[in-house]
Amino acid sequence: MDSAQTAPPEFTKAAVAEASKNAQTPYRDFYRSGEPYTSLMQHNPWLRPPRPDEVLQYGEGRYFDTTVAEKHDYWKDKNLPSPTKDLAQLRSDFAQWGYCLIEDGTSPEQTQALHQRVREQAAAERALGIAYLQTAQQQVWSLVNKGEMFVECMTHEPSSVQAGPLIEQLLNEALGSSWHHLSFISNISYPGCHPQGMHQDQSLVGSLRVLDAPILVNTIYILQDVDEVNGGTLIIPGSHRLYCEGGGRFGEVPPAINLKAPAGTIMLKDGRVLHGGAVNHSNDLRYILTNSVVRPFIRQQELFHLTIRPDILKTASDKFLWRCGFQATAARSMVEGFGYFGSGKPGDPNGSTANARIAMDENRYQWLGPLSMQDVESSSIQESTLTQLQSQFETHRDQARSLMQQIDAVDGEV
Ligand SMILES: O=C(O)CCC(=O)C(=O)O
Ligand SMILES: [Fe+2]
Repeated sequence: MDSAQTAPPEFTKAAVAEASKNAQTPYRDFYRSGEPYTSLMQHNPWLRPPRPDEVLQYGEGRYFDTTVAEKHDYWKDKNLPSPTKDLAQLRSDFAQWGYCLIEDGTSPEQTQALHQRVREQAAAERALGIAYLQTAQQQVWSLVNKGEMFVECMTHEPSSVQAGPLIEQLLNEALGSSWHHLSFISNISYPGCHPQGMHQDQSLVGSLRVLDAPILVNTIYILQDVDEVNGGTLIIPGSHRLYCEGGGRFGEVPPAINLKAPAGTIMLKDGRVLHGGAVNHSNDLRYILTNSVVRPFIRQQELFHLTIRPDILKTASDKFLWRCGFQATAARSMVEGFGYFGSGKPGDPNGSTANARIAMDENRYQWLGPLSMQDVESSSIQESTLTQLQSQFETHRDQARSLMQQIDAVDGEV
């Protein structure tokens, strides 16, 4: 049927365009506002990021022209976080300043192993010409596939990250225990690189005002001593609160510092804190790992459902699969409806979508398409993967079957 000919005239493209001229569009205006960065740049012109072709200027008070807290006039007496193993102190630093520093989060051997693995990977990606680079840094994506130790970091195994249990506790407190991984990458600042623009890692919410709590926490593995010379991350301590206090607008913000911390420190950072990659004034590359985790309704930066190597997926632990988003509920991540009965908890067979991905990897996934009552007579429908997943993994289906029969009786012949 040609709907263009039969549809009411108000629905034509021309009529819709005409009726949209000079319309009141409060939501569109809100989404296009560019907040929180519009107010931030308006009230703090020194935060303007350099253009890619710009020669960096010093002595003008720009945000990247800074130093570590202990040498900074504004910050030196402010009692900012320093590396500690004390959970109460970490918890309070995180709430007050938006970040905390876990001392010896990785042991010297663990730090060395992570550093070495990521250096080798990054060098090989550059040599192959497949590296992802910007004026600010090289980024190595999908660490999940690039070494067993990274998988272990994602489930906080003490064998790869000795502070794992403590990190898990703080993440659970900040985000609720159902958080999942957004991404796990390496950020490599190279000599002479530009700074990143100052940003919130949870910028994915755009201008929406998520003020009460973070929806993202970044776990930053510091693999070398960092400071103002080799590009210790730029950070504006306490800026997570400024945005809240302004009701979702920034006013004037305090100056940025460079992070100073020894190798092996792990920084947990609230997704609302203003920060960015710094200039690297040294002759060496500066490596960190950044593992952002988020509330589970958020679409992942790295699409783990498609990214994870089949061999890793097949042998993965329940905890790993859960954290990578392979536990569906009726609210998220269902495959053809499978997952509708999922609790969202680790190991719940009702919500485990890894089995669907494995069937796809093995080229045996059969999708359901349009159905008619004739299909019900044929046996081919029993071959659909959904049917198999339901019979193997759903524990609620028998109950649902009797309800289906009751409804069939009402609907009659189709
Ligand atoms: O490289 C750094 O120090 C920070 C990187 C960062 O903030 C980012 O890539 O989001
Ligand atoms: Fe960031």
